[in-house]
Amino acid sequence: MYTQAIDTDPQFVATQGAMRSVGATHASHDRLLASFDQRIANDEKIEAQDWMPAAYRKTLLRQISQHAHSEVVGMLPEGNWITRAPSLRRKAILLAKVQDEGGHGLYLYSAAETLGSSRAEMLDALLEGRAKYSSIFNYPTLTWADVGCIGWLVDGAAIMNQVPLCRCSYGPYARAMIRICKEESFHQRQGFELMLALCQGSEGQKQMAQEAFNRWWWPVLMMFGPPDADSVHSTQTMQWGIKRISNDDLRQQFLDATVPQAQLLGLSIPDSDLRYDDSSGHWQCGPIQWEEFWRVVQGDGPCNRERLNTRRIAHEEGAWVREAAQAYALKQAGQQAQALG
Ligand code: FAQ
Repeated sequence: MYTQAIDTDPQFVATQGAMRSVGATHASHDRLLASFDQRIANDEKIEAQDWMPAAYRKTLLRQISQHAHSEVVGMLPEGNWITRAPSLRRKAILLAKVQDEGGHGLYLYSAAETLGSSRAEMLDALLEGRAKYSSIFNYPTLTWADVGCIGWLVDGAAIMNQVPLCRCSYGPYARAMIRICKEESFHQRQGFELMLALCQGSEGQKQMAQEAFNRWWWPVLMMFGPPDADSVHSTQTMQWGIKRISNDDLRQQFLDATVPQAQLLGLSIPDSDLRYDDSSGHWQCGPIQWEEFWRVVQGDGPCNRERLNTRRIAHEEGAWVREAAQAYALKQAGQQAQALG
């Protein structure tokens, strides 16, 4: 959809039998790389038609497609509650929110397409289990309070991570993130408001809120990714201005913002080691169970199989919609060509 000529890497051109000599190719590659590095240093945006190192393109494609898959798979845990929302108002809000997440997936697939991968290729990678999506969406939504926790905590964590991505060096991703962040803030507030209603409700509702909070607290802290020391991509992506804030620093920002919100709701945080450190002015959490995180990332979380199966079925059942849309587009193009003579 964003069809633009992509300047191919000179090394690739050389291997394709281009007319340039290898020496000239190296010299021009070095010039292109120096100019790219300078633009990154100047904090300029890199656009789809600009030359970029193959590794920059590859890591962007990896991150943006994973992000798109997360939005689309992320529709499932809350989607599970659309038919059971407790009031018409809550149902309307939830429908709009889940639809927003689908829209975010579409902006992000479009941004990834500008890097030269087709949507079909990206979807195949997801459905065949070759692509990642956020660990958090492999946890179940057992009660209505889980829907509140997703809005409050998962969207809250997503905003913390995504606001810095609005300044990402790659223009199409940065612009998609600006739009997405506006919607995520609304999502976070509706989740908090839902939790507030439960926490001010009956004993049973308060208990439901606490139990859901206990389920989501640790997985949400894991959502920011592995500790900086184990984050294989951070150093390079931060040098390239893709990622602006490290996994641990974002996790800390989230902790500092969320602990007072939990206190305001009257929820107790399921971490006996949690304490406020006066000297640093930050909340400190107990040890995170990283074995659980890696198990979920590697496909063995509570709902990994169910999520992928649901996506596969939806993809198969949606085949007729894609075919109809393509047939319609072809028909329109034919009519336009005829009208132009
Ligand atoms: N889950 O070297 P790093 C949302 C993988 S959207 C699964 O630190 P990086 C909206 C990572 O891919 C949520 N895998 O990686 C919503 C890498 O493996 P690879 C999604 C994870 O890229 C709300 C390996 O571990 N947000 O919630 C996770 O520098 C409510 C090493 O890690 C985004 O995608 C994880 N949590 O940092 C929707 C934001 N963490 O690729 C519905 C954009 C790490 O080498 C309802 N992405 N891994 O095979 C990012 O900011 C980054 O990619 C990170 C990971 C921070 C996720």
